[in-house]
Amino acid sequence: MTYNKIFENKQDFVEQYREACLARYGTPFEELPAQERYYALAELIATKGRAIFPESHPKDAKKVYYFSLEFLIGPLLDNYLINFGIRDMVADGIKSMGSSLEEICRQEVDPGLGNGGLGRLAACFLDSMAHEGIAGYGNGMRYRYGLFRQYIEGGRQVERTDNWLANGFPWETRKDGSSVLVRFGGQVVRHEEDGRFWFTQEGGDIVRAVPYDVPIVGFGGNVVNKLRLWSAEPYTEDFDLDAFNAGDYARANKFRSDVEAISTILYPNDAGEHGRMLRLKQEYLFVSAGLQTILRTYERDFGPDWEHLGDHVCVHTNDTHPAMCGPELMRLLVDEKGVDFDLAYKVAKETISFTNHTVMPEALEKWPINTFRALLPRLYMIVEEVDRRYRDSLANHLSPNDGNWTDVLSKTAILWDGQVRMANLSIIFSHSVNGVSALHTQILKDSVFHEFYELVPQRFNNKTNGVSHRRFLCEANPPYAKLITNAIGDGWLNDAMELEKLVPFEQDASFLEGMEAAKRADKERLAAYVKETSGVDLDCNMVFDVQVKRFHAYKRQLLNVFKVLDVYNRILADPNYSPRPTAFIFSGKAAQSYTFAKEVIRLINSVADVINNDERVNDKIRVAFVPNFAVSNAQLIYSAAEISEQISVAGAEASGTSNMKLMMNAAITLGTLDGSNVEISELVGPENIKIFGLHADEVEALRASGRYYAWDQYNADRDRLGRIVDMLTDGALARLSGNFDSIHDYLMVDNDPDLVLRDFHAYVQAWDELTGAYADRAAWNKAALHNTAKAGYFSSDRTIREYMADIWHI
Ligand code: CR6
Repeated sequence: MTYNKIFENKQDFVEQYREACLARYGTPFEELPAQERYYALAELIATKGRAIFPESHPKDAKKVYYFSLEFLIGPLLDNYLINFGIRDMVADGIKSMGSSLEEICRQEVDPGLGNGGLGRLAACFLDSMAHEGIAGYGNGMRYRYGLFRQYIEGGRQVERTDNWLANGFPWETRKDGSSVLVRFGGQVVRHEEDGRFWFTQEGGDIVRAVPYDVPIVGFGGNVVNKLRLWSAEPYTEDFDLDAFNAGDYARANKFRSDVEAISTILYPNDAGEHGRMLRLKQEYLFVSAGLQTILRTYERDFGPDWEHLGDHVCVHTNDTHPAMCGPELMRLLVDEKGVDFDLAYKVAKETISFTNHTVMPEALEKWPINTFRALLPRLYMIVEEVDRRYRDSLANHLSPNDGNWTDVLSKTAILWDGQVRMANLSIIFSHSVNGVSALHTQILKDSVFHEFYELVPQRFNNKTNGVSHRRFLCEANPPYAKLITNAIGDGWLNDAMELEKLVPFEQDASFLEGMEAAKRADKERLAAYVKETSGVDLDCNMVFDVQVKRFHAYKRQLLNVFKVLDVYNRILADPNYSPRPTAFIFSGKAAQSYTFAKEVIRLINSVADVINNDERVNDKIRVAFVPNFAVSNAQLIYSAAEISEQISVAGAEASGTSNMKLMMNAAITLGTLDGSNVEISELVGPENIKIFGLHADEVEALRASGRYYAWDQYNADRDRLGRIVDMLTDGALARLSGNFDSIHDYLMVDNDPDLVLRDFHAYVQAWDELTGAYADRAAWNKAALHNTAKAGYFSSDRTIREYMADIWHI
């Protein structure tokens, strides 16, 4: 790898850093608090980075714009240093100055501009697009407040505002000159002249969208792309002086607060939150602002050659949140550039592609037609017209006498039942529709989008997710990364498939010992963090068994808790039962409005309270809930994990990506055949993963049969399973904050919708077997190493190369 170096050497760096401290604060490095040392360093790196890259791509390079309402970018300093190839040198330099890079990195904010997997995927894709050298840009929202900060009080999740911009964000650059105007509401006016007619929009509210750019440095430092985040600001200063003078400050500032509300907050739900006007405004704002900018750049480079837009530009829509890209692109082309309607539709479709991320019906966005039309009247006209033409075109595929005509229409039309269906809008306006794992794509074809699949099979394809191995292995796990590099060289940073070169080391006892030592160091680092943040003492001799992800019923954190309680009960009941000592580590947020998920968090904390305070079991099991799961602490957790819990009910998890991050860090997966677990299991082989439970088709068949009864499961095993169900309500876990009636009802009244009780025995047995195998540490380490060796496939570099080849045609 030849790096584009931004400092000559360590000495050069130290000199420039000292100057930067003086220039910014007028105070020498030694006298600055850690936080100011961070800001001075960040400013230095940002300025140096900017200075050497005026323009990274030639004009005619095909551009990809990745539209996403979420970019969970994580802390950036360490990432930039790695990608510029100067992390070790900078760390050395700072050490020679009497401080440490680690401590300076700890000062950085972790911008919570996403909920979970979908937002983090978008960030990994930016990293990989820059690595692959393409002109790939992010287009998203600059939320004033990120996803809430989670605190645990009395076992409960408490949410507090994430004021991430409080001290300023050193990596962003405000670009006033690139602001654009976006209109909401008003009327559509039809004009006619010489038999030609066109439409304009008038009235309504005009909002100024102001972009903030964050540089995305590709590994090697030779390509710098950008993430553009939009902020909503008032277009005119309609400050109400009279109201102000009368002391009514709220009314005086109303013009400003109404507009700024659009970019105030990220909706804290990863399974969709619809019907909210503000959310629709957010979606339109970043779609319209992004597309206006794209057309401006295109016209500058290629003139008004709109017919060929799709040859030079790709607009990729991440889930249905940017679904308005289709009609908005048409509106801009037809109304503002004078392009004919049919051609505009063709161009939009050639330009746009779409990824679906879920099979959960409640997450497929829909808007009431009345809301949509009132807010976006011209866009609605276009949607209506495209929908009408779509219905007509169905006649080419089916005859109205066909039995399934209305069925197909009812599933695929954009407008239905008084609603605008965003998934159908996305599919109709895209040339490519993809799922995010092999199983998920199959489910899209077989059921969720089956009717579309029958109509346009060639439009559907799979792109199995990936993660940035540079962040989630190299940056997250320094001791292990170093060991790997010493063994196989550093080529794996550039090409993750080189991790395969680790396979021969599975026979190398000294390598395996080194691996164990690295894992030990990671476990100690995590244990210190857990102690500090949750007060729980973790014993590093225990197996670290980890489930970290959003809280959702289908992900079945509840099943995991049931297992923990079962192990607890067995230790107490049977003096001969001696499980492998294990620390159960949980982390993740629940949407504020998702009561069940929040109850599961309270349950985990109650179980932790009971177990951690029970001296009879303390040397065998411990439970920790790590508060406020975010990219930064995720990196500490993944690296220290030994067991990766991926236990969603089969058919529900589109892909999952923590499964990939954990396997990369040599954790062994304990999972169902769901999402990307299927592909992980194929790659590592059955001896290096523990699979249990019903398969997706069995889940479907069992549900369809109508013959699943939670009470049968309960009655069939009163001693173990039944006992745990009883503990939810009999006071056994109530000490901290009461019983768990609603969880009991979810299982026994709602009939266990996620089949927790059904998979319980298979799961516990799988866990017993897996942890039983830990005694043979050499064999365990060998299997763990095999997981890292096979993880190259799950680098987002591979995923992006597939998008480039099959969808973006680059
Ligand atoms: N919640 C899926 O549920 C997938 C990511 C990224 C999710 C998850 O299985 O790995 O997307 N879906 O593709 C949505 O957010 C809608 C997620 O993060």
